[in-house]
Amino acid sequence: MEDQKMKLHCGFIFSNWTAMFGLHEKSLDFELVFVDWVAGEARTKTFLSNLNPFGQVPVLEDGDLKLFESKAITRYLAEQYKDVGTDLLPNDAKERAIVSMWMEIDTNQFLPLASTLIRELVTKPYQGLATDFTSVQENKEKLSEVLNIYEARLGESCYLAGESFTLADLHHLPPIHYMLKMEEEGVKDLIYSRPNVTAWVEKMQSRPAWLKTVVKGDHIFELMKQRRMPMQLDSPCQEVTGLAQKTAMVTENT
Ligand SMILES: N[C@@H](CCC(=O)N[C@@H](CS)C(=O)NCC(=O)O)C(=O)O
Repeated sequence: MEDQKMKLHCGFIFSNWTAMFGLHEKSLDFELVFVDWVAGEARTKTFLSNLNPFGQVPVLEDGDLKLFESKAITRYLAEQYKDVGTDLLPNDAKERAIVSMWMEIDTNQFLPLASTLIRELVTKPYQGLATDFTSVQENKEKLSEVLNIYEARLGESCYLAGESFTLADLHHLPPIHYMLKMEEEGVKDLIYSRPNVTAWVEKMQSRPAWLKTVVKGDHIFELMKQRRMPMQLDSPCQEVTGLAQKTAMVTENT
């Protein structure tokens, strides 16, 4: 029996980019299914019962496996497809423990601050909601302290967990990419005022898998801007993803 192509149900915020980046690092072929969650497409009965009861993207379908949470997706790809593409998790238990530690640092120290900035400065304006600038200021200050620790660490090794690019690095680039698009004073400087952090980010940005991710991610962002339609509360996933098929075709070989 012919293997079914993997499907990534995907929106525009950074966690979707994380999943796409993982798929490209592993050189895996996949179909991109665009989900306009702002228009309610991740809240249809079909989506909630078939894909993710929490109504969020990304969701990966690989055969009979349906997986949500972007970091569970990248970890699965790293383990299940260990021998293809970039090796994202070391075999040695101690080395892998350091990768896990930096993944936890991302989840507990870096991401809560970076994602608040993204929510306040990107998502809320996109949804027509007001930005809370007090929260922006507080989060910038706290993130600056966290990034001082990154700056010191990246003075000791090229990547967070040592000399090779791993899942720990991969998870950071999508939110950083969003931060670097922000016009708000001082946000880009959180990265660019730190030479070691800047060198790390630039190395990751030049990876072929990231360049492919950016092409797809930017295309999805354009679709989100063009396609504002009323909520369809119970439309089957396939019906609302016609445009995604085109997206996949346009970007498939890039
Ligand atoms: N922790 C999740 C976050 C996913 C997430 O926040 N997805 C958003 C943006 S693309 C979403 O689907 N939001 C819809 C909602 O929360 O209603 C992950 O890493 O996958």
